[in-house]
Amino acid sequence: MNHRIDPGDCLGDARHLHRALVALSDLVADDEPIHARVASLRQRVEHQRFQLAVLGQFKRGKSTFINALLGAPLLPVGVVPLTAVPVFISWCSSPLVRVRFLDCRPDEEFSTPDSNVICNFLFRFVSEEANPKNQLGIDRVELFHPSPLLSPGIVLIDTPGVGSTLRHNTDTALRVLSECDAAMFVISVDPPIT
Ligand SMILES: Nc1nc2c(ncn2[C@@H]2O[C@H](COP(=O)(O)OP(=O)(O)OP(=O)(O)O)[C@@H](O)[C@H]2O)c(=O)[nH]1
Ligand SMILES: [Mg+2]
Repeated sequence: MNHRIDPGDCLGDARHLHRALVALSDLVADDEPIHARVASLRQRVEHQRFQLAVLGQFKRGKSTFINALLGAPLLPVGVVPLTAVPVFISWCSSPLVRVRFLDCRPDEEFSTPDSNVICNFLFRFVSEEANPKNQLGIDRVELFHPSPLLSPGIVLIDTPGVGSTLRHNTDTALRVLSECDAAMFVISVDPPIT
């Protein structure tokens, strides 16, 4: 049998989903955390974004894996627990980094075509070494990159490792889960999944 996806059907489905999410938003308006999750899901549906988190225990090669997918050494990697702030990576025609703070400070932006310079800039904000216990008060970092992998609306999320003595890194990774549409686990061959 020949199955063809009719783009008109997809648009129709998106409209139904959008209407359902608007109705759900009204229903859960009094429940702040759930309302925020529905609002975030609505935004992803409206902007056709699919958020794929890369998760795993500390030092399993999560950031290295994402660099390999993007084909550039953008994310800092290292032998001690490194990623301390989630990095949301999405498509843009030219590279850009945007740092978003937990309080009302304005976003900090940086742009250069040089991947190594981006990596050094990211290190100042996302690494446990340069930003211990997230003393800079960063909510997230957004990295925009012209990788074809990201162009259909896929947003990769590099998360801090879980299970190290740095409990706050585990907490930060777990907080990202509510924004994930799917997750990819990076594990080592030994020990097996924990
Ligand atoms: N042998 C080997 N080493 C790897 C591999 N992937 C990553 N590494 C090394 O493992 C170390 C940790 O890599 P990261 O990418 O920083 O690991 P991570 O999971 O992002 O670490 P955290 O952000 O601290 O949780 C680095 O020194 C990498 O060079 C791999 O497939 N094989
Ligand atoms: Mg990392």
